[in-house]
Amino acid sequence: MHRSAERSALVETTSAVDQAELNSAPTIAAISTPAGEGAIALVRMSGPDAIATADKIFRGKEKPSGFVSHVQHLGEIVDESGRVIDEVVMSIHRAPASYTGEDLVEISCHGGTLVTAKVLEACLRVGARIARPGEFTERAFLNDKMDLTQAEAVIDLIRAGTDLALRSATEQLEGKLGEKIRSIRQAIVDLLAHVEASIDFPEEGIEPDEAEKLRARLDSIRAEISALLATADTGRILREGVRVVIYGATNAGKSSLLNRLLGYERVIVSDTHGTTRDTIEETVNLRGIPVRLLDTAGFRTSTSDLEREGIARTERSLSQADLRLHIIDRNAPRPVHFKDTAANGNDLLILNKSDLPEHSDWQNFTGLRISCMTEEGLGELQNEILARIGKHNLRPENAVAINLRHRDCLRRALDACERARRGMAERLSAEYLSVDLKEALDAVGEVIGTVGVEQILDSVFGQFCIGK
Ligand SMILES: Nc1nc2c(ncn2[C@@H]2O[C@H](COP(=O)(O)OP(=O)(O)OP(=O)(O)O)[C@@H](O)[C@H]2O)c(=O)[nH]1
Ligand SMILES: [Mg+2]
Repeated sequence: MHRSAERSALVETTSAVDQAELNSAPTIAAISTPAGEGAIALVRMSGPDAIATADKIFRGKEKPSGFVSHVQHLGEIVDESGRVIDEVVMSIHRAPASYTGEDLVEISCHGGTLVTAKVLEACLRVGARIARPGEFTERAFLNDKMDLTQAEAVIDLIRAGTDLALRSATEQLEGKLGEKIRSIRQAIVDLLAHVEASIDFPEEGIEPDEAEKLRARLDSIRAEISALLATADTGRILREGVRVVIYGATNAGKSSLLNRLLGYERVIVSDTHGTTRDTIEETVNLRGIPVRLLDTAGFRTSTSDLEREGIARTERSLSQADLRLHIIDRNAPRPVHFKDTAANGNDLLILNKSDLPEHSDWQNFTGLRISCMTEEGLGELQNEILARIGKHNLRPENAVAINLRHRDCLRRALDACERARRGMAERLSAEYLSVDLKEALDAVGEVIGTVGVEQILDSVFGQFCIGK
């Protein structure tokens, strides 16, 4: 066998064995700070053996197993032959008062890539296994330290590009969304308990005025789910940014505007019509709000396939835009294809090149007059963009916003509630209602990661005074 092939076969078999072994080891370790140079890096270990593992690699005045929880200690990490790898600060966080809910060890070491890798290696050598992505947070969820929405917020928090996105993620991390979901869930559980009671005691049935009350409660649950579903757009905007599409006839100055708002020459600008052939996207931070700006291929009747494809892309972007900036060259006559879109709330008419004389075609048009050449009117344009975006209620106090996964669960819940509502109207028997409500309960529970409907029903029935 060829030497390198032999080696890779060997590596493959050993790593397969290692992998199986590693997966069963309950203590995990990882570098928690980003890769690269930095003053300090953090290596974390979590699991039942984390502290015992720390004992084996730490040299200081005291052994980690003797540390008071949450207090930092100076010491050294040593390799198997007792050689110092790095001088570090270590703290241990005893279960359950830690991020993961398990025994957790934090090692702050020097931030060089090699040093950090060696510290991690030391942890792995004495029994920890390398953590999968998100595994610390997964353990926090499994140990009831947070619900699923909070776990998701951790990811958003790490990725947040602006203040507002950050605050929204923080709110979610504090569990505001989880709180809402739990209250909806409780309302469904209560309703279900009543419905189930009439299954268990069919001779009592559902009295007409009782049925009216149940309907009202179901309606308020539906309203709450709908209200949460309505935040999906806000959620997307906070996480991904508002989509603002710049469009208009060729040569109007679309690319110039993108460059101006970005603050650097990102896109090629020229006086040739049809310079931009593809959509180009960049994110700008407009006073804390992430804005995804899209420059597009200009509209004109074109014979080239390439340009037609560009224009098709422009149209696709427009259909997905939160706000559309319609750019016009006020110095040029009105293009044949021009459509006045000013009445559309998502469209902003912008008359560019205000440094040049205005063509008489534009006299009767109200729109923002700007110049990408002199920057005149750009401040007003930014204000106007923010004002239009503001309609999406992007205030941090409203920052309970759902993501795509939540939306999927909540839609299913709403569908099930709607079926239950129709069932009530058709006076279907309680068994049918119960099936729909359970489905709604499961779907809502999926948002925060609680399942096990039966268990919850048991606890509710325990409190329910049925023999009255
Ligand atoms: N005088 C003046 N010229 C401008 C202004 N804005 C853009 N231009 C010029 O107008 C021409 C077209 O600008 P672009 O930004 O490439 O226009 P575009 O809309 O992206 O054009 P296409 O990509 O071809 O659709 C360039 O020569 C710019 O320098 C302005 O405010 N005043
Ligand atoms: Mg262009």
